[in-house]
Formats: sequence, C-alpha cells, structure tokens
Amino acid sequence: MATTTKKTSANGTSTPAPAAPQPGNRIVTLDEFIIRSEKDFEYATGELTGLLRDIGVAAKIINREVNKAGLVNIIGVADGSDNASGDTQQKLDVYANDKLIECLQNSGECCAIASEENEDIIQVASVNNKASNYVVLFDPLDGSSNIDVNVSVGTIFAIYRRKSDPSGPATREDFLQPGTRQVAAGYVLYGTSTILVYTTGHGVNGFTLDPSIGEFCLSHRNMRIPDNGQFYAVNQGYYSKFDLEMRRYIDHCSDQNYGLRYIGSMVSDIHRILIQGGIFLYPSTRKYPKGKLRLLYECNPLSMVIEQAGGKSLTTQLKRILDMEPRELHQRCTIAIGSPRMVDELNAFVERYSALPL
Ligand code: P6P
Repeated sequence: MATTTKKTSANGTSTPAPAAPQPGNRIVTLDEFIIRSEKDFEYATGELTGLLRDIGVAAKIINREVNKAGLVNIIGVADGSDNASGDTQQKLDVYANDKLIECLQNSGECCAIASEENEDIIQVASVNNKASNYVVLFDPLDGSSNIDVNVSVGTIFAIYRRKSDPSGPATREDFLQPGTRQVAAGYVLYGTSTILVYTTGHGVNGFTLDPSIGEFCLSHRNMRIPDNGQFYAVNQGYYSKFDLEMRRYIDHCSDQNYGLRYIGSMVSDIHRILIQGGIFLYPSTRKYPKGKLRLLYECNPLSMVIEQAGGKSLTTQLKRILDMEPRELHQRCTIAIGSPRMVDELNAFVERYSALPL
C-alpha cells in the first residue's frame, strides 16, 4: 500500500506528497505495449508492430503542428486544391497526409497506401528488399474544417493484409476488402490531450501523449463502451431532409431528454461515445444520398474499434458496416454507431417506419 506523508507549507496548509509509483500504475508506452501484444497476433512477424509504431511517430509529428496551427501559416485552405473527395483541402490536411506517407515509406513495412487526400493508391517501395504483406488506409486529418476554429480533429487508420501476389505491385483489390478483414484499426484524437486508440481484434486500448517525454502512454486499458447512453450525435440541421424513420428516432431521443452532442468532427464524436455511451448517426441526405462518410477509411476502422469495445455499427438500412463489400476506394455509406442498446433501439424504429424494403 503506498504511504504518503503530509508536507506543511509556509502558510500552514498541508498537501499530501505524491504516492510512490505502484506496479499497477507504472508507465507503459505504446511501443512497449505493441511489442508485448505481438504474441497475440496471428501473423506476429514484427511488420504490424512496425506499422503501428510508424503511425505513432507520424501522429506525434502531426500533433506538434496541429497544436500550433494558429501560429504558423498552415491553417486556412491549401492553395485551392481539392482532395479525392472533392473537399477543399486545408493546409494541415496536406501536411498530415505528407507526414503519414513519409513515415510509412521510410519503414517500408507496408506495400501500398490509400488516403482520403489521394485519388489512387500509392505504391510503397520495399526497404532492404523486404516484401511487405500489409496495406494501410487513412483519413489523415478528419474534421479539418474545424482547424481554424480550434475544434478537435483526428487521424483515422485501417490496416489490411494484401491479397495480391507479393512479388508484384499492390492492387486496388488489396484495399477493397470488407472491414472484417482489417488486422488493425484506430484513430488519433488531437484534442485537449492527444490520444491514440487502436485495436488488433483483441480489445481496445488508449494511449495519451505525454509531451514531456514524447511518448504515447497507456491511459485507457481495455476500453468498453457503455451498454446504453444519454447522448445522440447527428447534424440536426438536416432533420427535415432525413427519411421518416430517422426523424422518428431523433424525435424519440429528444422525448427521452437525451443530450444532443455533435462536434462536426467524427473522431471527437465517436471518442466521446466510446467513453460516455451514445449513438452517432449520419443518415442519407439530399446532398449525400448514400451518406457522407467514407466506408474504407472512416466507417470501417471506427466500426472495428466500437465493435471491439462492445458496441454496434450499422448502415441506416441495418447492414453491418464491417460486412459491406467495398466497390470503390472513396465509397460513401450511411452509419449508425455506438452503444448496443441505442443501436438496437434505432434498428426497431427503422424496421417500424422504413418505407423501403430492408
Ligand atoms: P456535416 C468532417 O468533414 C466529417 O467528415 C466528419 O468528421 C464529421 O462527422 C462530418 O463530416 C460532419 O459532416 O455534414 O455534419 O458537416
């Protein structure tokens, strides 16, 4: 049992001395945790370990720039360039994209990359003639339209084993795999603190960046989403454009006095829901009839994290997100993701009010 002694300051107030570190609360860095967990991983060859560490390094570099976005000339829209999705690129988007690609290319632990910011896949040259078995997808800076107003943004990533002949270049088919084939997925949230949350299919763990030592340290071990919640996250501005079943469910949330929390940055909304419980909805709208969010590098990785933490993730037509067979790299989908009891509740409303055959 830790013993603490009281120290009395000059003005007579006493403050307890910090408890001596206990085995249960010693610092575990991301690197140490990944290496220790390698034995859990079916293809433990060190490549996946290397990939996760590369992403951690890129996240530290991106974090440094995000944290001073207001001070240097990298906020505001990049010179008119649009990304593969047609969204106007923010300069920090471009910076984050470049750093993730650079870190992954330097290690050569993956054979190809797909990014929201790039129309096509990016081949990665092998390093030391070592063929790689993995491909990585990411949204380098999700929610980047919030940068100028100092609202949290995030990086989302997914890792798959390649399907194509390892002696040749990667192909689009290496990326067009259902979310159930992800070998790892996660996100980095650049918020009041910077946290990296990931899963390799053996539960979910969170690591908070300690800037004083430049390490991501285990802060949220074996994260579990609450079975139910009191918050719903949806862009209420589109309410009148939603299908009947979505409007009926949103009315139900309001009748239940659930809190509406919507940040406009998916990683932030999902992280809050992972910790506090709740449901996030992005249904079909006139502007985005198939939904706005991207299947491969937004919905699939976040769905793997939430399912691994005990939650559920469906399209608003009640298809499990992770089972969807992708057809295009930048394919969009609708999503309802969060606490299992709330997703089940939504499911009942869709079955009751949907005009379309499910
Ligand atoms: P809307 C950010 O642009 C993003 O891709 C997600 O991070 C966010 O949840 C969503 O779009 C917000 O979209 O249409 O509500 O502004």
